[in-house]
Amino acid sequence: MARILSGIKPTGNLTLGNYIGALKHFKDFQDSGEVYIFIADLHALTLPIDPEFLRNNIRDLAAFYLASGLDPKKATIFTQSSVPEHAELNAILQNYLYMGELSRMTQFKEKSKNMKDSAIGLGLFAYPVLMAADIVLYDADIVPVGEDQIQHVEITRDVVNRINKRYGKDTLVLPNYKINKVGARIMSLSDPTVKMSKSDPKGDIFLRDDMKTVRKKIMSAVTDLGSEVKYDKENKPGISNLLTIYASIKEVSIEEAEAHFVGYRYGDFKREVADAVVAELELFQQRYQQIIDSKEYLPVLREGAARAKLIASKTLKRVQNAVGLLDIDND
Ligand code: AQP
Repeated sequence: MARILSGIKPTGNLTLGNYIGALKHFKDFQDSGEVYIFIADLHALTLPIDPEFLRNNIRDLAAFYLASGLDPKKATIFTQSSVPEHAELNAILQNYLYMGELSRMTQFKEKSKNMKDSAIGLGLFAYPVLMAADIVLYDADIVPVGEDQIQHVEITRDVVNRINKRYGKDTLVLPNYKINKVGARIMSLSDPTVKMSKSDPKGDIFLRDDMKTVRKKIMSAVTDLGSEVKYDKENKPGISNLLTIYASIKEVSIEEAEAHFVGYRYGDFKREVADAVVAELELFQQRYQQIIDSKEYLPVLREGAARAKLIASKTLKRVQNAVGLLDIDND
């Protein structure tokens, strides 16, 4: 049975991009594989964040996971910081990833481009090391991610190959990323050339927006010249983005979505996209609110941490033994 692992950083209000690119798909794996879904709270510290804001984001994310249909009986849901093995394996793996390759990571370059060197924390630079630890701790075979995270899974593969070559092929499991055919990169509604992102919120739809706001944002989304509803990322990025959102929500292909909108004018097209998004988010928000009010996410996170620890501690021990650390209980 394949083991699947993924996570989201609680850095801000989750966007429709996070929902379509990640959240919506997690539950699809829980019937066919062993699923580990975590809240990447340590990763959320890589840029300055207010403590109360962070704590609320963590609660929200736990509730969003459950509202999206993840079943805690099937999926292990936990916070990264509640399993100390993440930080311990990070301390070992950081010796097998190098400054040159870390400085070439797109996410690092983008997040640090407007920062002075003196303000860039080491955690932001070393982000892929901790992410590699997150993945390999659970012997994950498959990592479902949006497009922007592929590079980080690839560097994880590099470090796994390096370690296995040096210490034996069974030391770590080599992971593969899995990307959605449609919706791996949802763009901003106000500038469809940039990614919809929770820490750079322009043209974002937030998962907690009220339905009136969601509609308004979609109706005023930037469109393109011409009048045909057609998927053409280069010349019609705005329309293509809305088509992608529609296709992802309706779980149809881009071609099917295009066929559906033949002859539509932009205004009517947007109205139908808004209907689709509202229908999906309305239910989702009701479930989210129940979970927040009942605090049912708390026992889920406690139980999840205990289950995650069982696997993580075994992997950590295996790596500690492989690299030559003394096992003081079994020497
Ligand atoms: N716009 C997007 N379209 C499709 N997928 C997306 N993801 C994020 N934005 C989009 C996917 O959501 C998951 C969560 O990733 P993350 O929270 O670890 O960080 P991220 O990828 O950097 O997401 P954000 O929203 O842009 O966060 P910030 O602004 O804090 O950096 C991942 O699977 C990601 O691919």
